[in-house]
Amino acid sequence: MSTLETDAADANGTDGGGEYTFDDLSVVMGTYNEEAAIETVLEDVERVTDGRAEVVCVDGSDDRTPEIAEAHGARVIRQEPQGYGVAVEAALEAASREVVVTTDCDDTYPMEALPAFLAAVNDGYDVVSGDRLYHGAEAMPALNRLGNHAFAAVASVLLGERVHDTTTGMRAYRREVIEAVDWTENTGLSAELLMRPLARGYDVRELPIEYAERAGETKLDPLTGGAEIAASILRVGVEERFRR
Ligand SMILES: Nc1nc2c(ncn2[C@@H]2O[C@H](COP(=O)(O)OP(=O)(O)OP(=O)(O)O)[C@@H](O)[C@H]2O)c(=O)[nH]1
Ligand SMILES: [Mg+2]
Repeated sequence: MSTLETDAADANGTDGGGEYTFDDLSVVMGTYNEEAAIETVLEDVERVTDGRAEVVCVDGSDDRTPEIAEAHGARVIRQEPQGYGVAVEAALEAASREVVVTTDCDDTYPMEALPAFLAAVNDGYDVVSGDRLYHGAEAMPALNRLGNHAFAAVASVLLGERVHDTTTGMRAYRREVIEAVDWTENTGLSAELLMRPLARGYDVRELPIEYAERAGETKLDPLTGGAEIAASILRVGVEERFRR
């Protein structure tokens, strides 16, 4: 993996030696009719972080998702549903803490891993990316799994560096990385959020995570969504090559 050529203590912005804690953490997500999952997801965040993390939901629901989110202390920003990336980008922008973790609001990602993500940021990583495929991702539909392996293979060739899971929804970012890049993708934003920082020399680590079956209905059509992600990976990969 590429290495940012600064001292980790300086790079992590904690004024020389201090470590980030859950008080420095925002957990952000797009939420679109996630009534079946949101309570569990927010309770997990609250339990694992002792209620200390800020939670931001950018919500396009017409069910009770936003009310449930607010009842659990989340900051809810209402937005017409315009796709995954539009929501997640708004959520990243709204986050106020120094370390920002994205997740899906569908109970697929392990909030128990939040301490490990934070620890990796404290170790000096700028981006910590949850790798679902490492443990096999058996809860993932077979077509999605196949697609995700293919996306990772193509992205690896374009980046000249092996990546394993380009479309994961669970990552931690140091705020500076989010602010340093102009994001352009929507359905493919997750891949972009991994690829551009890697191509620009930020210190990126993939962290193996478990992946569970989804609660509630998917918001992504595997074929049209997959085609959009493939196009994003090609566009971002080529753009970043020509930037160098
Ligand atoms: N606000 C908002 N949130 C969205 C929109 N589209 C998707 N989301 C949310 O973004 C997250 C990712 O969507 P998912 O349906 O889980 O997509 P996916 O992970 O590719 O598909 P699954 O494998 O079925 O989970 C979920 O929390 C959705 O509720 C949207 O248009 N607006
Ligand atoms: Mg999901």
